Parts: sequence; structure tokens; C-alpha cells
Amino acid sequence: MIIYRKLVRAPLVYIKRYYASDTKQKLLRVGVIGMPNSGKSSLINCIIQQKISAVSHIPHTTRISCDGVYNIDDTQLIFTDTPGVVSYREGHRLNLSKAHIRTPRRLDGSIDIAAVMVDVNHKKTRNFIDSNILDIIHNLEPLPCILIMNKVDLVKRKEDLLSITTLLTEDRLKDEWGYKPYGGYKKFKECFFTCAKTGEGIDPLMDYLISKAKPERWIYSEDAITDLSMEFQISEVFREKLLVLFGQEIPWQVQQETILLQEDQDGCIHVHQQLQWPKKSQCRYVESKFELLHNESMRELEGLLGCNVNLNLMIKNKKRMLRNDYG
Ligand SMILES: Nc1nc2c(ncn2[C@@H]2O[C@H](COP(=O)(O)OP(=O)(O)O)[C@@H](O)[C@H]2O)c(=O)[nH]1
Ligand SMILES: [Mg+2]
Repeated sequence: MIIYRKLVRAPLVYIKRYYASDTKQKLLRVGVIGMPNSGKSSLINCIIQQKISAVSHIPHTTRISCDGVYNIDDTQLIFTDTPGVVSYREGHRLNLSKAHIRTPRRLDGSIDIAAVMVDVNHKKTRNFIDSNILDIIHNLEPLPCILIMNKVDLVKRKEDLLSITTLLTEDRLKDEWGYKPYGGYKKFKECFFTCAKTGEGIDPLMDYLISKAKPERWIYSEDAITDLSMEFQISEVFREKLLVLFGQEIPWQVQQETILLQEDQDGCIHVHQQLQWPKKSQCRYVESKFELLHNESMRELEGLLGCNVNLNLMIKNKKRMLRNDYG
């Protein structure tokens, strides 16, 4: 029987250096940074082949940084997913937490290489590297930095990729009026074209990263794939579904709690998840799509836990429970 009650990170054992008998271990820690919605979480999920970070079309889906771990032969690659980079002013306007804004700016010392992700389908932002991101990579110097141009599947005129690459690999110049409207960073060590949805273009990226790993002891054990606790991953499943189904304030004002996780004799896991909102109208709105939310979440949980799941989803406001025991 497994029972989790608090939203906690994985046990320290994963975070401590993993001392295995093999001394030939190699390690590379990759910090993935970029504008919101460029596909950072999708890329890491695609590499790890498991959803460890919530993904949605809504910016700022990723709120905290987390690690995705990929082990191959004697090499461990650790991908640190980060919230999308925003300026302090924009962050305050959107009411994002300080941690959310600061996380991508605090990678120094915890990564060996920075991977800057750009959405090449976004016509307004694909011709330049955002000034906040430039500041981050300049601060990380002399750490190597690579460019990942994502969402190539959505670019109809493939020849556009050539001009975008040229612009992004030239320094973005700055004068007394600020940065020029196009340009990027001359010192990118390598550029990659990827589609994080299908995995296209990931192999050359992985080959490159594996070749850059240095002899060092692994940080995570062989079977760890993330530093997030199972309970956190479960709560992210619901948050992602809320973002995809509702948008607006519904996903942002929810209070989530996994009350109980229990495995029965047949190997089916019973998940009791409580979602709570301050207003009754919000609960009623969620109620209107309850079945969809329940079924989609259960399907995703079965993939995550690798077994049958019985989901008891409770939607509450502060005073009374509106729906109970759907599972
Ligand atoms: N078509 C397409 N969509 C993508 C690709 N990568 C990410 N997306 C979509 O872009 C949106 C934002 O992705 P997400 O990984 O959450 O971006 P993040 O904010 O940078 O972590 C989601 O709707 C993804 O499904 C891609 O390569 N191709
Ligand atoms: Mg993300």
C-alpha cells in the first residue's frame, strides 16, 4: 500500500550523487531556457519518453524547474526544465511568483551547457533572441550554449529556416536606444532543428549532448527519471487538463491535493484527488466538463502509473462539496 499526503519533492536519495561501482560514468547537465510556449517541456518529455512536465498552449504552464533524467550506457544527461523567461516588469504584471521569474536566471553552477529554445513558427519572435535570454546567456559565459529551433513541422517554407538561423547566430546589436529588432548570439556552439511533438530532429541533438558529457559521477540513480515526487506529477496531470479544457482563471486559482494513493490487490491504483476553488461559479463551470476532465485525467494517470487507475475526483469550494465519488 502506498500513501502520500504531502506535496513534496523526491527523496534526497535521488538528489545526492549516485555512487555506483562503475567509475567510467559520464554526466552532462543541460539547462533548457526560452520564451514561454517555445516547447521546452515538450522537448524534455519527448526525450525522457514520459510526461514529467505539464504541456499546454497557454503560456507559463511550467511554474517550477524540474529535472528530466536520460541514461544511456555510461552517460547520464540531466535536462532542467525552466519556466519561460519573462522580464521582471512583465512577470509582475502577470502576477507571476518571484521564483517563477527568477528560476531561469539562476542556473549558474547547476548546469554544464545551456540550450536556448526558439519557436520558429512564431513570426513575431523567431528573428531575435529575447533580450532577457541574452542577458542570461551572457551571465552564464563561458558556459557553452546551443540553439534549438523548435516547431519546424509548422514552418511551411523550409527555406525560411535558413534566414532565421542566420539572424539568430549573429550578435543582436545594442545601442543607446536598446537592442536591434533582430539578431541573436554569435557564440552558439551548435544549432538544431526539432519537432518536440514527433521527435523529429532529436537524434542529432542527443548525439551531440552525449558527446559532450564529461567523466563525472552520476547525480541520479539508474532508474530515476525526474526529481519530482509522484504526487507532484499526479497533481500536474490535473493542472494540465484544466489548462487545456478551461484556460482563464480556472487553472490558476485551483488548490489541489492528492489525499490518498492506494494500490489494491489487483494492482489497480486508487487516486483520490481534490480540486478546490474559492467561488461556487468556478466549481459549476468545471462541473460542466467534469466527465471530460475525469476521463482524460484518468487516461493520462494510467499512462503515468503504468496500471489501471480508479479516480475519485472531488470538486469543492470552500463550503460544500459539489461532486463526489465519480470513480
Ligand atoms: N506543432 C508543434 N507544437 C509543439 C512543438 N513543441 C511544442 N508544441 C506545442 O507548443 C505548446 C507549448 O509547449 P510547451 O512544451 O508547454 O512549451 P514551454 O512553455 O516552452 O514549456 C504546446 O501546445 C505544445 O503541444 C512542436 O515541435 N511542434
Ligand atoms: Mg514548460
